[in-house]
Amino acid sequence: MILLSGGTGTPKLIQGIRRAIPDEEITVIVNTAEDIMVSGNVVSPDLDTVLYLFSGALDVEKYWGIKNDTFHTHQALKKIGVSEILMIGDADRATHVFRSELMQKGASLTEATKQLSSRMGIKARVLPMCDEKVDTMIKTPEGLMHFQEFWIGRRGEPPVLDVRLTGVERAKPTREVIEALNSEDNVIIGPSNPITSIGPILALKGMRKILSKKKVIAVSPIIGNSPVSGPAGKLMAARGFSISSPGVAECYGDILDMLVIDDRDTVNEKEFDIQIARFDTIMDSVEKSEAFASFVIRLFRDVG
Ligand code: GDP
Ligand code: FO1
Repeated sequence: MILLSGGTGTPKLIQGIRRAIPDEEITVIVNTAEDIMVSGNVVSPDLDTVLYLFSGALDVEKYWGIKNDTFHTHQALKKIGVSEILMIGDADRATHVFRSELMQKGASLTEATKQLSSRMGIKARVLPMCDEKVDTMIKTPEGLMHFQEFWIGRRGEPPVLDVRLTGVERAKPTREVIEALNSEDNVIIGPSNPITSIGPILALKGMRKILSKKKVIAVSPIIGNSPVSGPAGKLMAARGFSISSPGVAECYGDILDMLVIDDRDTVNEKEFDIQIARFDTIMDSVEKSEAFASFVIRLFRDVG
């Protein structure tokens, strides 16, 4: 099974998928367009969340960072006047230091991730979407700012005029991503932000064409007219999509075979031109993630 993932909604689904499918049979293609340098190190929030989920280290209260981490280095930096845009935990920083050291010596992000996975004892394949640098930039009335500056630095408050992916025109799915997709028919687009998490993966050269030949089931991160969490609504509106499950279907376009929407969502199925399935998609416990994951896996039998 292949999943396309950001750093919150899809990892919750992966938690359930792991109960139904062995880790060895799971591949996750992860967004890297929110990556940012912090204090000289490459921080890859979505990749790290997925790695920590598989290694068992993830702080599942926040869905980022390592559980019970300390912040001594972050505080020490603050004391000497260095204000980091992200609060980096000490153990989390070890991951970034290791990654950055390898990359400075010439390793690609894919190679560095493979090494991290192996050292963390991870059996699933965790693949960055690409090795080129792509940055999600938010256009606001104050100018263009990095996604993390908008979301963490400015608490998502500035009006959003547009969302741009700088560097994407040079970016392509890695050989590992293409090989994984060549060897598997079923792809789940988890309930992730369609603009900032899945959008960058779909924007890679040739990606939509590859996916159009697969059975693709997506889960909507929107219920009614609101995202379950995070800035998806504001960003979808800025890109001209309605903040709704039909808006999510429109974002993904013709690569989709089926969209799973929440059974609380009162939207009429006539508003979609693809197959719709309904379930309780709120994964606020491991049991609910497991029940939902089993449902999604079974849906592949119904995809023509
Ligand atoms: P990010 O990288 O932290 O933005 O994480 P993702 O893009 O992977 O996930 C964020 C999206 O997940 C948001 O748009 C939420 O609406 C959605 N989300 C989070 N938890 C759930 C859930 O339990 N169910 C559903 N359906 N969506 C969720
Ligand atoms: N999110 C926050 O809201 N505040 C933080 O201080 C913060 C630090 C952080 C450190 C490492 C990491 O991997 C993620 C971190 N996040 C933090 C989450 C992250 O900024 C966003 O949730 C994602 O990039 C959105 O996908």
